[in-house]
Amino acid sequence: MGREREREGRQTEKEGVTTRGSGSAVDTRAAEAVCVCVCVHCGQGHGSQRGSTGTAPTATRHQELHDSIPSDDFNIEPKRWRSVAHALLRTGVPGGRACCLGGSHSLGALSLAVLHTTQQLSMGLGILKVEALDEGHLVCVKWEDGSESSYPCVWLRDNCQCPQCFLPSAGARRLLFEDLDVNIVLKKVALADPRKISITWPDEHTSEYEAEWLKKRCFSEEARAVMRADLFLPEHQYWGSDLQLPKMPFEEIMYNDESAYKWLCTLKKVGIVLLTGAATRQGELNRLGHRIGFLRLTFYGPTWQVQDKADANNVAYTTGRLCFHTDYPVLQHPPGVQFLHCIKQTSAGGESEVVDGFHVSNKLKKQNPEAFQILSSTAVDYVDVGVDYCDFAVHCKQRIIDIDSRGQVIRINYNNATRDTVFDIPAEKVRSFYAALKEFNDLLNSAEHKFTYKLKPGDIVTFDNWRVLHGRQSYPWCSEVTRHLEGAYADWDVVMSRLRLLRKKVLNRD
Ligand code: OGA
Ligand code: NM2
Ligand code: ZN
Ligand code: ZN
Repeated sequence: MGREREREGRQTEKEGVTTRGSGSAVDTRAAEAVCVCVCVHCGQGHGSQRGSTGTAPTATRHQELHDSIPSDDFNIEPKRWRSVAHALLRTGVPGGRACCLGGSHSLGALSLAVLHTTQQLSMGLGILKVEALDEGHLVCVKWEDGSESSYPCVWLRDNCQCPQCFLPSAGARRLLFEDLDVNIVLKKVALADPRKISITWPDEHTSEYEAEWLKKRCFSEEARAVMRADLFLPEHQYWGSDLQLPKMPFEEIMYNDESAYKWLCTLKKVGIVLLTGAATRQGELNRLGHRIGFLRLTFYGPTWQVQDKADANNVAYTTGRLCFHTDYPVLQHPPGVQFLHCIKQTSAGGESEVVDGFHVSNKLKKQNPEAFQILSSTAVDYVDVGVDYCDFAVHCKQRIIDIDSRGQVIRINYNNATRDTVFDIPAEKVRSFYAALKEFNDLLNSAEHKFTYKLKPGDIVTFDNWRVLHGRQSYPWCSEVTRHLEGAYADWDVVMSRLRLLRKKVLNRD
């Protein structure tokens, strides 16, 4: 929020490499205006950077944008899109224009974000009245549209935006918690103008709050749900063997912000996206890492080579079958996102398998609540000891199905290969644990749930390693390397950060 000098990976087109940007580096791409293109046929709009010639996006690119999003998931009523489009045009988004092209009515997660942008743009809601309630503990704002919002005074004082209490260059609070009176009541509240309220506190400190700022932070269930969805994109689209594997050209996401934004939205929502057409050499994942920010270093190195190795330090580095697993549950914070770049593929075997772990966990909960309960409460020991990037002796306890306080599945931590021989539970609980895991494992492997495909050289599969379990079929051993994938990890924090920054750029939001 509000960082003035963003540090971003800068793509230098000429060299085709990424250099780390310093605060003063000039990104010519970023300086280019963002235009909002509205399809008059489908009524859909999408942000788009102007090409170097300053022209509108071509019909082909618009069509590609339509085509490359899974068609049945992100549907939004065309009528609603039309009003979004109109609102965007009305509010004078720079470069706003219409372009003529047909297409299906699905623009993916962009749609939600655009809707939100529109909401923000049209948020010019004035305040009719402001009053103190609850003996000065609460401020009630009456909006022009008749709605009301209440703000607790302790929160208002805590979030005073004056330069003494807030450091805008860091977008962070200067006020120390020690200096906050958690029982504070206001002395006076007034409407400074229709777009600003002003509060005087008992010590004569004054605070001002903009209408738009307040509206966004409304405490109503609905407003909080909107903010939550906007920040974390929690919506999942479940799939089984019917998965329509989302595909996008690798180079396009590397150079086009709109495409990169779409890639990350789909990765978050569907859990898997195949990037195609990458060069068949090592190093492409490093480029991808720079595109999002940085990769996650682990004991297997910044990137790692999946191929048959003598004295393999991991079962992945053999020609054997890998049953469904998530990578690295032995780490306390397993990597959120995984990239596998196919450099060489064997002709026989080596097919990939994926399954939606959240979907299957929910099925298990319905089918056998007790098995779900066991897997979501039993701490399983994991171990990984060896040498690679450096020597390591990693131990960790994880629940195979990780749930949050509301019982929602948030992460699968399951790799049968690194599940420890040490099992720190009472002997009498062991059999029921195995029975529960058997049931889960069977569900993962059911024809209804798993999706099989085979990577081609130049493919990069990107997937949510907290949600999607993956596996591979075995392939014949050969004295020379017949199959080679380069792999890498990223953290969801880094990926979501890039997604938000791309969204801001593409949709020209503040
Ligand atoms: C891995 C892995 C898949 C493959 O290296 O962890 O799952 O297709 N590899 O080799
Ligand atoms: N590799 C592929 O949990 C794991 O051991 C996953 C990690 C070796 C980096 C495999
Ligand atoms: Zn202040
Ligand atoms: Zn793996």
